[in-house]
Amino acid sequence: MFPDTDTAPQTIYLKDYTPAPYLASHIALTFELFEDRTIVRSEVTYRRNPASSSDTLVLNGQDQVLLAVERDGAAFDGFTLAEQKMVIEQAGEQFTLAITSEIHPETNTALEGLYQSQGTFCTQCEAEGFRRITFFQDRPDVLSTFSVRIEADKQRYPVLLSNGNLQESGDLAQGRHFTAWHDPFPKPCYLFALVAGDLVRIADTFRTQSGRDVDLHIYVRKGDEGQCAHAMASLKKAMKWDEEKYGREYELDLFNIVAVSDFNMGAMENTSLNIFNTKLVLAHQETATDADFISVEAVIGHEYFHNWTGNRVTCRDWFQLSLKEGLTVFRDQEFSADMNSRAVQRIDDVDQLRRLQFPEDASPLAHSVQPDNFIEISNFYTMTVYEKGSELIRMQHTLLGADNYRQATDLYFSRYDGHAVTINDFVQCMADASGRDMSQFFRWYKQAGTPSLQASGRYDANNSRYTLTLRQSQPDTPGQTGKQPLLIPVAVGLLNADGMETHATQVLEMTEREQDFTFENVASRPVPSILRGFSAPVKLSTDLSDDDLRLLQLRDTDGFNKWEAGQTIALRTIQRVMADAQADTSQFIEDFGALIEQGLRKETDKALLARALSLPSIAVLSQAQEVVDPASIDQARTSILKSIKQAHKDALVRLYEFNSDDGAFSITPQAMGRRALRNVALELLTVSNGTGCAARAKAHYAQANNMTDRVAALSCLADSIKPERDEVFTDFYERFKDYQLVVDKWFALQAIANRAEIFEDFAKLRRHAEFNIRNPNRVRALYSAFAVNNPVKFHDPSGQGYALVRDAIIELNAINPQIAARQVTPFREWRRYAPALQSQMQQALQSIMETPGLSNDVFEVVSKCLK
Ligand code: 0A1
Ligand code: ZN
Repeated sequence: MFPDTDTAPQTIYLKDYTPAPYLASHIALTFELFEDRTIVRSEVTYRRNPASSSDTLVLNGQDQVLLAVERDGAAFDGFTLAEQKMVIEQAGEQFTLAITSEIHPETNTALEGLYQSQGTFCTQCEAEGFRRITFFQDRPDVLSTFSVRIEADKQRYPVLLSNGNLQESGDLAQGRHFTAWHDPFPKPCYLFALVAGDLVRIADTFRTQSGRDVDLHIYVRKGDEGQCAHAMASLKKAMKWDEEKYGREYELDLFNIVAVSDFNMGAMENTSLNIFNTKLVLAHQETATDADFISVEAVIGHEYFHNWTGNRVTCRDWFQLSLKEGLTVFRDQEFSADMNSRAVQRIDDVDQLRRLQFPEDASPLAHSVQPDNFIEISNFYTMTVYEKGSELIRMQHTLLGADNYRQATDLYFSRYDGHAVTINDFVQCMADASGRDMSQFFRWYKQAGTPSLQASGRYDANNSRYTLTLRQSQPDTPGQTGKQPLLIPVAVGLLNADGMETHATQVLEMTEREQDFTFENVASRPVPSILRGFSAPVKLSTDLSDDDLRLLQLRDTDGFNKWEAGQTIALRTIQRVMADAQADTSQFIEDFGALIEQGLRKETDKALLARALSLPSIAVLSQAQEVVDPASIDQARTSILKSIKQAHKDALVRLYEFNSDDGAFSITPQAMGRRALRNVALELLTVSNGTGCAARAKAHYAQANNMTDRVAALSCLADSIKPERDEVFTDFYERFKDYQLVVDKWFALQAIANRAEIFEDFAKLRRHAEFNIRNPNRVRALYSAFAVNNPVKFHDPSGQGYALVRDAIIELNAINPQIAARQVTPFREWRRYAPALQSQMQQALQSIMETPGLSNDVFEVVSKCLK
């Protein structure tokens, strides 16, 4: 039943952590790359670690053919090999071990360790990929300086890269050549990287705040060099931002980025040699949407920021993953907010948290930001560790204030540069720099589940006093009950009945289960604006009336809560229609018209308005349902969209035309906002269950001078049964078939079609010559797009949606376990669906569970889902 071993997969516990028995201060690696094998030699001097009481050296190793082992220069066989480990007992005080092994990147489909992507050798070592390269203590608390020599055929692989600085290069016999690299900063092996390929280089430089020049290189496949300018500009902005906001300067002379087409995740922060999924490097107006441009900037920033938060200061063990990921996501979100629009950034980040993290927290896979145990660490690169982790940093920023927060991060960097530390160490810096006791706050890291926060208000006219009562509760999650109250920062401001702000934002610090907060000098009954800027990741419910919310929607000074008020009204309206199809929605429809009118004014913030004109997604609406039925949510949602179109067609046409292209393409926030608003108008104008306005969408496509508008047109046509649909999709494919990332969009836009033909279409796409199950981007384009963004058809009562994702998981299990395990996500909330759907989802999970040769990755998530 299980791979590699006959025993059940092992659970690893945080409480069992012990320091590494041996230190490995330097590692020298040699790679001989060939088409049918790679020979790796590693040489390490081990010294006993004074912090450990053990003298047993345990080296991890996987999928290697061991060729030779030498100890202090002589052949050595004093080790045992068992369960992917080489064990040397009573290993001694100090000795040098040289290990030679053969590995096979050319057949590595898991994309961990050393593998090939379209003829380029590349590595992915986080979290535990280095053990597929050589035998080593593959754990983040073992820090070493690295020297790396790479030898390969010169013609096929003219570019040979590793971390740090280039020391030497030259020619060898038989058309081969070599490079030698040295990285002087001690690092854990998960940050090791190697690239060998025939790539083109885009070069630039950055002058640091202390006046040093750093060479910046981006390597891509030939032909892609015209799509790198945005990534390079983003890198320079990120370097500058980190100097200004965190006082962090880059220390090496060279910073490389390499883009590859086959990559399990988004990108990887290997020291001075970041490896990226092409999707997060390449961006050109013809081939990338505005959302792509924004993600490229964010992820280039994210990986660069890891240089300090992750690399210079790293994790002691993998339970501390959020130490680097939560903090680095917070840093990239703030970077994006500074580069673009702060309010829009916050809305989009919170929307993502609600769509993707809240459901995780409500599922059998719920885990705390600092988990207590895992089977397969790859399964813990989650929305909880990343996005909720970022919210925890944001709350600390809110509680300390910007100045104290900066002092705390300065302290963190000076205290721990060159060390492998814990989340507790980070929070202690927050405490030490601010003089605050952070012990109650730390519960956020240990308690899983999204807290609920209930707010109700009382106005006392005699004393001009307003009292806000807040109640918090924490849901039980697998293995965790009876949780303690959290320290919750709740940002609140007050408006009067005319919509004037009478009390500016204050951060209330809630520490009890239930607490009253009073506001003095309140002249009339106020409307409170609660949880401004989404100051804590909770589910808020209030006693505000629809009228109160309408006031906030129009007048709140907090951009996030203005949007939030509108979304809450929309949610309530959709819920009313779900309960009664004849429910009166006239007020909502009328107010929507007033919003549309705002878009006809020049001074309006168009990006914000585009978001205000978008109804909550099915994913968000599902969370408010006791028993989830995506089809009925979709029906109610669509009927409201149709009423909007009917009532405001002329205004929408004006909105569409008023915001038409103003000439030259640009990616300023204003230009993106205009496109977003116009495309929302198009979406509203073309809503109609697959028949209406196909001509309008086709014309939009034909006139487009950028990918954002083309994709908008295609998504309006996706559900259509009109001939325009196929015409436009065919044109799109023919026009862009040489651009892999655009072909991914072509797959995804068809996979989300909510129309009767979807299962035949899907089968055709699956058989399409361009589909390749070994390429993670393609798998995501077809399967994740379908399962996540087409909830109605994934949950089709026939069970066909479940079956096709189940089959893909079973197929992928043998090819790429990480990607297979990710595809289980849409099944995890199976208990929340109507009984008929529930049992089919459960059956799908069970048949995956019974698959012979199940990987640890898939075993862990499926078994937890079924528990
Ligand atoms: N540290 C990277 C994410 C990453 C994690 C695992 C990977 O392979 C299994 C790849 C990348 C980041 O946060 O960007
Ligand atoms: Zn990261």
